Amino acid sequence: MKLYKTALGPVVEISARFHLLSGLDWDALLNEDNLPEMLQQRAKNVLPMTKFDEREILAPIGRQEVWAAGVTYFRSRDARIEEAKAGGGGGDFYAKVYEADRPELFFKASPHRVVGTGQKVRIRKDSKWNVPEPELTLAINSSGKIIGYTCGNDMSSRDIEGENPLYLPQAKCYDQSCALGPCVLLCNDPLAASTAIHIEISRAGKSMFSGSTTLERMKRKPVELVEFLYRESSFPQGCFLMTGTGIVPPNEFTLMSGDTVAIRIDGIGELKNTVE
Ligand code: DO4
Ligand code: MG
Repeated sequence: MKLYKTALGPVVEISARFHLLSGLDWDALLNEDNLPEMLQQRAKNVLPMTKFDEREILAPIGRQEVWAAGVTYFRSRDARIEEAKAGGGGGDFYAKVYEADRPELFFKASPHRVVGTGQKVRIRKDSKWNVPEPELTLAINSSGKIIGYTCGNDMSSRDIEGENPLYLPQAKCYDQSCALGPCVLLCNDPLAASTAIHIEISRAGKSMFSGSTTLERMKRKPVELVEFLYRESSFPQGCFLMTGTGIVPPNEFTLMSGDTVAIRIDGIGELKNTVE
């Protein structure tokens, strides 16, 4: 079952049929006990549509914070060490955090910095080396339960982070630096380890980079990341947690204005954004 936030209201997709559920508050929905059952019941009273206008889709976020985990894949560990070297520093911290019990968790975005599919992401004007990071993103309720999954793009300025890891918040958190969508796949169980994450970056209709990975390559389990995140912090509206990237374009690649980034995760769908 998939839940879309749209300009008309929440839309639930059940067996390839779409039901518009007007009059429901998004934040209340994400924190509803037994959400799939409740949606199933509500959908019975609404005539289904076989499709709806994708331009109506909004980012599936209300008042939740977005957090992110880092260096959860070996590829990311290596890429950080390389960018730290390019910035004149050492990459020790990245190798250490990859092995440590405590994961890297950082604040990624408040809701107003998040865009949905079809909207524009941004690269910073004061950065010369920018990449998208395709990440499985967890939708978590206020009790710390993972209620579903969406696709995330953790837009990142590699030169700013590489210059000094203390610049991480500036490399990661700025307007339109985070894309989420297209929907929340509601699912009580963990996703299969074989679940694949794909990315394709296109420029003027030509593919510039594509890559894929699977959840099997992720060093940490989603529940482990959530347990650390919720240890000393409460999230009255729930939150989104990006689980880190396992795909990094080659070092000579940087995003440019007009590029399109398409991120697809098995079972969830495609998050597509153009760079402003
Ligand atoms: O350590 C910096 C950020 C790492 C990150 O965003 C990732 O691994 O996805
Ligand atoms: Mg990331």
